[in-house]
Amino acid sequence: SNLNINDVLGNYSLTLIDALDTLAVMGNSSEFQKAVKLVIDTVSFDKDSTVQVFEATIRVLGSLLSAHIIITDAKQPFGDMTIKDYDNELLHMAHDLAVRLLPAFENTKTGIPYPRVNLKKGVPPDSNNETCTAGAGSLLVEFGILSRLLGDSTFEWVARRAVKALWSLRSNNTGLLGNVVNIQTGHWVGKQSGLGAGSDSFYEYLLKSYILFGEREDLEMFNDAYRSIQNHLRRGREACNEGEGDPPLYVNVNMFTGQLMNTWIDSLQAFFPGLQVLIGDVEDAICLHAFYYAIWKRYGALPERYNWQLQAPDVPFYPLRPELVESTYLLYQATKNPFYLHVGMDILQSLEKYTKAKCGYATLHHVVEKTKEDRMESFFLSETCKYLYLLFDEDNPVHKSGNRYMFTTEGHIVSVDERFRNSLWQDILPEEEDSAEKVKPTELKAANVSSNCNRVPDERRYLLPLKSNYMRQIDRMVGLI
Ligand code: DMJ
Repeated sequence: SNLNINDVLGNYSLTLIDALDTLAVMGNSSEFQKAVKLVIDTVSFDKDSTVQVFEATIRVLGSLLSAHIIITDAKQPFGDMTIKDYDNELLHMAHDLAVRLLPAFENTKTGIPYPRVNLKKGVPPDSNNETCTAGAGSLLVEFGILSRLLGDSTFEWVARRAVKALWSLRSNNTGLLGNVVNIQTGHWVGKQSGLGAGSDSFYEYLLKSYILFGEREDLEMFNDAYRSIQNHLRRGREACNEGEGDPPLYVNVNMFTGQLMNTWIDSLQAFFPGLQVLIGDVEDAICLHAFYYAIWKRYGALPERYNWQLQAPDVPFYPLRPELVESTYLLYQATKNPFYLHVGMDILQSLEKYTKAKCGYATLHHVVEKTKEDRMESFFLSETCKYLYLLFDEDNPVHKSGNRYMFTTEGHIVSVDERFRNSLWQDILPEEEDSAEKVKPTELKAANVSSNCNRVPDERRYLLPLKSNYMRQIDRMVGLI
């Protein structure tokens, strides 16, 4: 009966499912095999349970697909992850779940989905017509993979339609999107534009969809969005370490006017440096990451909201979120600067000190008082632990496989693979008819994508460590922290 808890937990063994590919990344084949069998034997989605479409997609659908891809890939590098007599059960489960989520995309005038569905009965009659941009517009990676594995365009089609509907509602003036929209009227209920809660993964999935599927329109949307973000959300001096003014910061503004809406940032926003690494804007990433690390150092955690004007937490809980670790890991891969190992060790020690509980790790109820809640979010195992492990595991197969793997927004690994470049359908959306618009995985590095962005350096790399020399810049940041 507790909506806040149930619509995430779903009563479908969420944590077990969300952790599957973490076991593979850690090379623990016996636990991976055991966990997969448990999921196959015990989990059912035929439940009278109302869940968030977004959470079910990124945590459950994404993990089932990731584990399925690992099991069925004869060349995967993680050791023996085969499941005896495997008959695509995880793919069937993913399909079953996605079909149960589909009612969210029906009876919506804009094509933007309802935020919640009941897995048995569809959209509840009293359903809310308002949803957040990230929740409705970050379904394309998982739905697209599912469609391409099944050869059924339905899932990708509804997810892509939602992205395009949201995109069409952006402000003509700033190019920004708000954070809450009415799915029937297309009216922006929440006009706040930022990089954190309600918006974060929308931007992330524009780029990641492009990386995975090679659809040029996704990259074009991402580039336009990135340019608007730089123009309207980024405050402070132009360069990270030089020049006049405050250190750069990405703030929350009114999507139509670009005017500051409040003086807080949220911990979800700490994912952004990782995304910047992915597009090669490493200098800016170093700077923003350092800002978040300075907050972490002060509290041994990140408060959910931090007021940068008062320099104090506005919302003081920390639910074991991964975003700072994720950016730390990606920045280490990009720079190989040992500073990021130091950051990772610091984070690890704080987690051990303040969040360890008898049966797991606990949400911090208050980052100053260090009180705990009886709650461990599933992303602690799927993301926080995975990124920490990978940060220190230099020889992990993920690192040795070049740009073969990409992380979903929930940290699930999916292979950047030729089979996801092939849609078996031609008619999914009219703009996609020109196959010349598709980019092969091997062409990614060469793709000229810098022209649409203001502050993005020419040298862009996707997924690969940049191995460049950012020593001086990082040293200066260390000095500041
Ligand atoms: C995760 O579920 C995903 O990373 C999502 O995109 C937003 N953040 C949470 C963890 O903080």
